[in-house]
Amino acid sequence: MSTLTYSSPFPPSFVFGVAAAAAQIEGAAFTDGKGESIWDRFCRVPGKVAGGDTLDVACDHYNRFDDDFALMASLGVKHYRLSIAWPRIYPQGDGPVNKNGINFYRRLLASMARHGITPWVTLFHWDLPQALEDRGGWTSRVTVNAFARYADTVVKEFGALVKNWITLNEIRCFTLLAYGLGSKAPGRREGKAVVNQTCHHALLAHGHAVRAVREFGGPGTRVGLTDNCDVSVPVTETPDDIAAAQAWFLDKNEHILGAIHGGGYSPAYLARTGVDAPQVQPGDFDLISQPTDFLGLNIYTATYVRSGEGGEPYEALALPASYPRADSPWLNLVPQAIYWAARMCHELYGHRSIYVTENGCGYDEERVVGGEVVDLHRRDFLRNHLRELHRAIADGIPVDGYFLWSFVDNYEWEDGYGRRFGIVHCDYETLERTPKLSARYYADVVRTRTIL
Ligand code: PNW
Repeated sequence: MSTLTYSSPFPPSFVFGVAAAAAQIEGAAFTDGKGESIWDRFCRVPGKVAGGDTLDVACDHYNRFDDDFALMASLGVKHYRLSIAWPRIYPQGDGPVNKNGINFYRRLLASMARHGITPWVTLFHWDLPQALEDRGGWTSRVTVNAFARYADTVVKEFGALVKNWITLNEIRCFTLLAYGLGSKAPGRREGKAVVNQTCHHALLAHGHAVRAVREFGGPGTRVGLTDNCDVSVPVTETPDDIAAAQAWFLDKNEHILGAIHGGGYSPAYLARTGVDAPQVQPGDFDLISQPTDFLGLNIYTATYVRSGEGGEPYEALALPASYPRADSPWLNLVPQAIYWAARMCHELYGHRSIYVTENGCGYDEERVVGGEVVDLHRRDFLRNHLRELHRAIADGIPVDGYFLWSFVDNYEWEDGYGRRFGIVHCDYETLERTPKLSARYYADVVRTRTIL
């Protein structure tokens, strides 16, 4: 059990960081040999992205990373979760390597080191090379094999500088939302069998990334998946509702966390998917179910669950229209999500090292007035979530770090630039950065290791 009490500071080893992703901040979408990504294509399809916003310039982090890291360091933030853009390294996905892309990330990682910031690198945060989409994208094993080669290259090139690797970001979002619902690139609306297959291929890619890190990462290197599991919060913290929330959690996460930890798809999942179950080849789960060093969780919201009636294992509550939410319509404000997600992953799958790799909130109206952005709503969001995180640690749940999403306002995928998640404001006309009130708050938390 942890020796932390409910009033102690966060442990000295606890990692406080910020997170972002290449496509959302870098810009320079066609610079120095970078290939087209599926988002570069998708954002140009009329009606797909709010305001027709493209990723061409974004926050121009490609040219401003030195200043951005200086600002990060000035806030006392010493850990940064970033991603590498696959189409910068392999413009065609699996053809010749682009030396300019390698050199860019070398310069970027060197700048982080100069500023005393530790990198946590995600290999894939949704920007699939369009050339691979043209060959089937995540519906095809061509993409899995290309990803394996890309992961090998990246870990070999940057392994000396990067000790913490994240394989993939949020499998659900780049499979179900991208190939099923069509809201994310490439915007396809396929049936269940195809979507389940994309998810299986993503699991294989995760396995390849773990393999690549083990093979080429060198001593002391750690690797894990970042998942946005569906999170249940028991309506009351009584044994019956907790058991119901656990049963719901296992059901909703059986195709990703369940499959990885179970060494295969469960009989219940196979029965439920029937003819739409993914095609599995011999050896797939040897890759998929390799042990990892940590689990990354992106926490935004949750579903309230209570014990069911009439023999039902659980009942999920529909939220009233008046329930508090951020401007992202899916982002109901449930701070306990962070506590229960960590607790479930520890208790149900035996995870011994958990990092919250994203947590944050998106709002539309955040203006600089008199040199300030007074985002009290985000300050309170952070405080409420950090309290629940602290409670988890005090209860002995092994949460080792927290990455706030996001450092600077950025391209919020299909919602474009209008939806802001940053603790630093970005003026998209001038590209000027202005730390918001929440940045000063987070800096104080990081400095004092207490929730102020
Ligand atoms: C995550 N949902 O996306 C991504 O990792 C980030 O790139 C993104 O900017 C951030 O969260 C904020 O949206 C999500 O519908 C997108 O539940 C959608 C959902 C969850 C996470």
